[in-house]
Amino acid sequence: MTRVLVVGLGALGGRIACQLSAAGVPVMALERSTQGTRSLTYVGRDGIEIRANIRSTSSPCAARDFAPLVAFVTVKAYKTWEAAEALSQALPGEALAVTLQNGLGNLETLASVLGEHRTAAGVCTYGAHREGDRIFWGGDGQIRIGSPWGASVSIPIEVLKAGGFDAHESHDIRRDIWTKAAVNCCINPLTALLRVRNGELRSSPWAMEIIRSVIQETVQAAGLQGVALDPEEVRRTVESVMEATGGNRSSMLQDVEARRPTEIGSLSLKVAEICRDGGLSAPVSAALGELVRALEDLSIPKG
Ligand code: KPL
Repeated sequence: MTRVLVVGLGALGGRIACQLSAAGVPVMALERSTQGTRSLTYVGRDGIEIRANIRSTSSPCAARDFAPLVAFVTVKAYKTWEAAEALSQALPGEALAVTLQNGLGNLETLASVLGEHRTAAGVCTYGAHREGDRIFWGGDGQIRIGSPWGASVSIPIEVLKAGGFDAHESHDIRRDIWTKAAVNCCINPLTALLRVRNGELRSSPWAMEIIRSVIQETVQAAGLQGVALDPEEVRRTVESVMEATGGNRSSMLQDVEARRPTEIGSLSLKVAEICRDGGLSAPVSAALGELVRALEDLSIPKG
């Protein structure tokens, strides 16, 4: 059975760890602080609970002794460097690191530390939120995994399928990453600023107008990076994710409510930066990014 390392046990990492463990997949978690064994409970859509005891370590050497063949990276985007450094010690040479994170640039960061042949990316539209050691269903979706450098992704796909996830190979992972980033640039800052659930955005024409501009700006930024997106297709994807995860609080809203830093630097602010560097402007993304930064300044305790 493929041994799996889950890097970060937030809402998504916890959900993956619980579902894989319930399917009999050997799972270990690599976290910042040593935990011993983590007893987590995943509460599914139907209220059915999965309880899992996940071995957890902060030591890359202990993780290496576990001999994982796949590592799913689920830490926040601003911790990707730290995760990559830990994985450079924790992963045996033949193992693959798969980023399932939100945001732009995570795959490149992992590849710069681990090498292109050992990294892949997955885009994930599953929702979940975590309260203490309980993780709650927040919407079902899909996970599409691929590597722009041709690394084989059949093992992570099979493992995720064994855990009950709808996992597929992506034949254009850069395009999928940009489409997912567009979804997050539309939904996450607005839900965090307005303090609403994903589906509630649809009932405000003002919010939907902002979303139209964000889509345009993200499509423009993707184009500057050599990825051609169709704005109409992106709009349909954004709307379908808003519907499928309608009752979910976005990860950014959860971060703001918990007074944690957000991933805005890898989303709206990244889009604004790419556009600026390419001689274009992305005023709506820039403003959303600055508002979320201001919210962080005002809510995160200093020191
Ligand atoms: O990825 C998400 C997030 O919250 O970060 C979505 C798909 C929008 C689900 O909430």
